[in-house]
Amino acid sequence: MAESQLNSNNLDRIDDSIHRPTFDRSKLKSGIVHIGVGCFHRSHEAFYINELLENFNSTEWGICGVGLREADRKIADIFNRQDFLYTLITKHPNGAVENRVIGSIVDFLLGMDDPRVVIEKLAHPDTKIVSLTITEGGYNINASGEFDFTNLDIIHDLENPDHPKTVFGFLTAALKKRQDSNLPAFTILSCDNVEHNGDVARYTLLAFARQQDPGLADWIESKVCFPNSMVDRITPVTTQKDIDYLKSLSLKDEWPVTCEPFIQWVIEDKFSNGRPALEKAGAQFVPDVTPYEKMKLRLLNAGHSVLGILGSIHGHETIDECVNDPVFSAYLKSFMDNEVTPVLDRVDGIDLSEYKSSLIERFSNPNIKDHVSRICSESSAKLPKFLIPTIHENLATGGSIAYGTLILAAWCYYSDKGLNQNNEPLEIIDSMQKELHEAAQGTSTDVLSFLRLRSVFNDLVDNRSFTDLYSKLVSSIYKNPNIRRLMEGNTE
Ligand code: CS2
Repeated sequence: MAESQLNSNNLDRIDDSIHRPTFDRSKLKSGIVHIGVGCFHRSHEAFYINELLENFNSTEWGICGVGLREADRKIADIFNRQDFLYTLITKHPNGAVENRVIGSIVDFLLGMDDPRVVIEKLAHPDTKIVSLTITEGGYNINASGEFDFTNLDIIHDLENPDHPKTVFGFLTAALKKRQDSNLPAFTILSCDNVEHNGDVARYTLLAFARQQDPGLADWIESKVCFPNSMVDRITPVTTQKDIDYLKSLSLKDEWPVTCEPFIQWVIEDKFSNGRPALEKAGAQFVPDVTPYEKMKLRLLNAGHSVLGILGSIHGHETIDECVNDPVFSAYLKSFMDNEVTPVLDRVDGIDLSEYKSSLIERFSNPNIKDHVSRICSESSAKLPKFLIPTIHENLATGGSIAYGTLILAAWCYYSDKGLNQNNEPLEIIDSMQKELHEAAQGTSTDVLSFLRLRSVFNDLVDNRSFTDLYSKLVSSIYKNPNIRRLMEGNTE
């Protein structure tokens, strides 16, 4: 069979094993504008909305994607050729695969070329929710937890409210238009892996808006809802193999997305201007997301980082390789049981032991091939949210910190040398790579040099109980980087 380019005209020609949208996309309004259309948004929110559109009549809740970074041009070009369609390939642990063309994204705009188009879209009466996946670092918060007004793009946006570059500038410009034309505010729904992500979005947007226009800040404060939400689905980076696999089914999709079967979305039910019935598609609405998000970020995301950093130094390539190594899985279990579990609150209806076992099972899915370089990417934004708070909480109560501290010591070695224990180069992706490297490089003359990077570690360096252990572990890794030896407790 001849290969078909994925787009609306060719849907009928696609292999029967690939599920296609059965709803009429031409009738959909974009009730949701989503900023940050990465693979995660495409495997998660866009999937939920697709389920809703497939199974229940709803014309209000199509998604218009928005990209604010140069890097978003690639997806914009591909979406233009594919009518915003893409294939979601769900890979089960037993080798079974489900392929589904997702049709819930119906438009895509770039903010860089003509910001007015994006502002108009956000200010359009049909737009009821603006959801975000702008990454952990995207909230522009410094190590003391305050909005960072020294960021040059923020300075630009405050001076040029009609030509913004950042998400804060776009949101305030659009909300100002809505306020001026007496339109209801939209909901801002953060879908990032940040504890209290809605509260953080609210705090940062209000800090920015207050600086720009105090009257608008008051309006936002009283009208815009910012529900907290916990999101979950492991979504590795798409590889050429995934593209070739669809080609073998005669489908040309230039950027499909792959994911695990598990999916979860827990959301607080507070919306400014209506919401889709996501509960029909499997999402959970709860009064307070706090215990769910803490459990997920401190166990799953931190667990990923534990495996990713130690695995990188050892020379493991993927998360399933790490978790199938008995020394790694034992280490992960001890970290979760001894250091994370004691700091978690009870979650109604969730058995924590089962949750932890299910994580190990999900991590060991051999078909996901989640590369350690993805997990370790932007660790400078992730570890202060996923791991360091657990160390602080244990320091405060006299709990164990040994497992978490080894991760920071190993991260110092990783950032300094850029090599694994076999002297092979590591692929390090971090916007703070240079600063991390410089700080880590000082370790040979000052063992705490890495920790003095206060924009990442804040005041951890001032805690003696922590630095005593950290110094011992760092010295030991530098003497002999065989990481399994240290994971087994041998620090000599
Ligand atoms: C990962 C997450 O970025 C990371 O380090 O832990 O992307 C993780 O796969 C997702 O949060 C799963 O929901």
